[in-house]
Amino acid sequence: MSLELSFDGLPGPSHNFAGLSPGNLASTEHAGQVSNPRAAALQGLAKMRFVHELGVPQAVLPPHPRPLTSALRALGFSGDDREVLAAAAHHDEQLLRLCSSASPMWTANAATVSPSADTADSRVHFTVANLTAMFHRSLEASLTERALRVVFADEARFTVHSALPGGAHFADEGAANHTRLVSSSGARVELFAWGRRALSGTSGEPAPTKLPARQTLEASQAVARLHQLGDVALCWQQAPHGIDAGAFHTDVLAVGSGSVLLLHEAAFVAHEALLAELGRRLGPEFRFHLAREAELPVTSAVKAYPFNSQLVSLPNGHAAIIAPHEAEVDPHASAYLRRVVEDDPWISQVHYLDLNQSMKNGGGPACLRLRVPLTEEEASHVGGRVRIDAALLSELEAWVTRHYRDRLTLRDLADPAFLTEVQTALDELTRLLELGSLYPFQRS
Ligand code: SUG
Repeated sequence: MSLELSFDGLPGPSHNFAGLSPGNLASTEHAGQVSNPRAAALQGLAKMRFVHELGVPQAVLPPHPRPLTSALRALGFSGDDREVLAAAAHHDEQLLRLCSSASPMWTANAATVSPSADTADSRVHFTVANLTAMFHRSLEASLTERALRVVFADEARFTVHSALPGGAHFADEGAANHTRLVSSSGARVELFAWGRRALSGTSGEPAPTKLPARQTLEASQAVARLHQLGDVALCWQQAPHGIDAGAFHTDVLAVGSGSVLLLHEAAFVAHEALLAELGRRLGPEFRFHLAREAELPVTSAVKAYPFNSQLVSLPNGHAAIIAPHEAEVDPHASAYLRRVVEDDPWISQVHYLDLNQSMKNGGGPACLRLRVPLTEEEASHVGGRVRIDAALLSELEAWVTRHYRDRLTLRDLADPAFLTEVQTALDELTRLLELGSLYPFQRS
């Protein structure tokens, strides 16, 4: 038996709105607003609770410590933590913000995952995403790797690859650009979407003209090679006009699971050819629900995130869509999702959740989770106490309520008392999740 374990990233105590991601329209729009880290974390936990109570396997990954004083030190600020924070705040406030984001909550960008059924050595493969397209996100890879190596330590079953070598050439955004489809006959496709070629100008393909494309084709190809996917991998270009409309990751305009794909016509170039190729590989079971511009304007799709939904398999054999509340109130987005539920024999329900704190930074339900397809046997070898159950949920909710502020401004990031608060909270969390001394500050 196989299952999909969703690893949600828990929003960290430093959750804030700093406008760090050009091309992500929500991040730009909400820059400078006062954030509520406690609400962000409780909303994230409420989603985990909801999914768990549907009978769907759920797990959690911990926040990263921020402000990241080691990064500031590497950039030339010296002294103890207090002095480093004060110097950074004085000389370059933006740099302090870049080193303080709670962005590791969006675990769809933590890694790309291929199940053992797809890989030549029959192990589950993980490649940590280097996230080099955005500086604040590039700071995540080393701790993400450490966490994955603790949780997926069993080398007979799991293999964790370090992030691809850095720089713009192999810019990799992880599973947010990756969709696995499978039919009951066992036909499989791992669809890797990419936004640009590192060697631009060599191919004549159209490219976005206004907003940045993050993932390179070369990175997608390298991940497919590392995962030993052979013919299971299919690389396809994101539509440049979709990126220019604000679809900085593929999961802003498409989501797939089993043998069904929901997509907007601005998600991929030559989408008719892509759909034909998927049909050829997956057979007659393959279904798609294509939203055309007239039905669902791309502006609505980018603002309301109907495609940034989770498509989860329910114990009764059907599937549910977990969508953000923003998609419920947008008439085009909610009408589209209603149509999908009416038309698709597998998808039986849609649920809307309030994830407003994450959404204001461009992170919907799908951004907040890393999908890890496992056999039951592999699932029993996951390390740490990260699998969600009712007891862990209550402990995490109490932990958040004890430690998180309900109001955080960009100025608070420079306060050394805030850093101490974060470290105290995270130290306690590693004990709760049985993750050992995960964080560098616990070892110094
Ligand atoms: O990388 N936002 C994240 C959102 C990631 C969404 N993930 C997926 N689509 N899978 C990003 O742009 C904004 C942080 C700020 O502006 O403070 C941010 O990093």
